[in-house]
Amino acid sequence: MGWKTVTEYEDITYKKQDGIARIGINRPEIRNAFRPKTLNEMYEAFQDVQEDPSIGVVLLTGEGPAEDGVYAFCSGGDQNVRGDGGYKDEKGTPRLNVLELQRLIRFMPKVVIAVVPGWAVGGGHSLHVVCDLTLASREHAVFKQTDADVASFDGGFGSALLARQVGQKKAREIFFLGRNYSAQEAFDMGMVNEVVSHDKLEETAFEWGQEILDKSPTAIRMIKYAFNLIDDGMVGQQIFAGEATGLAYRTEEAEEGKNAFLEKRKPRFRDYPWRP
Ligand code: 1HA
Repeated sequence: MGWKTVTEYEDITYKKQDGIARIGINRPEIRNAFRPKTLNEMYEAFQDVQEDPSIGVVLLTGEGPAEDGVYAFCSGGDQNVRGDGGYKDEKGTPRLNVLELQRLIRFMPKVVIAVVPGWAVGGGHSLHVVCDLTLASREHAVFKQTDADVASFDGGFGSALLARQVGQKKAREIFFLGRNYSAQEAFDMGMVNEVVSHDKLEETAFEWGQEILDKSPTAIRMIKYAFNLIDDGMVGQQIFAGEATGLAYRTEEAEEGKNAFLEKRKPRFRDYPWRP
């Protein structure tokens, strides 16, 4: 495929092509576990996507396979750098910055597709949960929630949103037992949109992205925020309302309000209808 590298990073790949961005976690030797540096790089790439008006869809994936032939989307926090209170960055400061990344994915006005070529485990499982859509490799994808095996817990989107997707009983099973689930099982329980043969995975994700790019950008962002709204409380309301404000600013009525202030006169709002 004709991806063009945007920025060279140490822990991730970041590319773009025809309205779609592709961010790949690139630590296959440890099943694409993330450390704070990985998350900082991902955050920067996602922010670039957010700011780029030519991009409407992001594919989030994991590079691989590793030398032993195993594929991974992400195996969560890198246990090698886990210290008291979080995962230690280069200065030794403990961080849980995956939660900031989750919020960026959740709240960005573009569609984020998790493209799962292999293991999606622990905090990597939660990352796929927070993406808008998930496509999974029929042959290699395995979904597994190991948080309780390593005395960690994503009590936010990773569990609560999961329960919205698969139901309370199934979500509790996933977290309490930490079993392996195939792509097909994940599809059957409602947390995967399509199971795709491994050699067609990226191509299919790209096609889904192109299909979305044919839709109205405003309609897609409004519907994403509408889906989020009920679960995101007052933040969800703030984001949805911000979109309404942005649309309202484009009306003549809003222009009149601004102009009246700048011209130090009373606004002529009586010229505008009280629509039914
Ligand atoms: O829950 C949270 C958070 C919650 C709230 C707020 C922030 C959070 C941030 C993070 C997280 C978490 O992610 S907690 C969960 C952390 N992750 C795990 O518990 C998964 C650990 N890994 C595994 O269970 C397995 O490795 C695997 C199912 C992903 C793959 O198994 P497989 O194919 O049998 O490979 P394996 O031999 O186990 O692993 C290959 C190499 O990768 C091993 O290294 P090696 O022995 O070759 O030196 C293994 O140690 C390494 N590796 C795999 N996963 C990780 C890892 N090294 C560090 N961290 C890992 N997560």
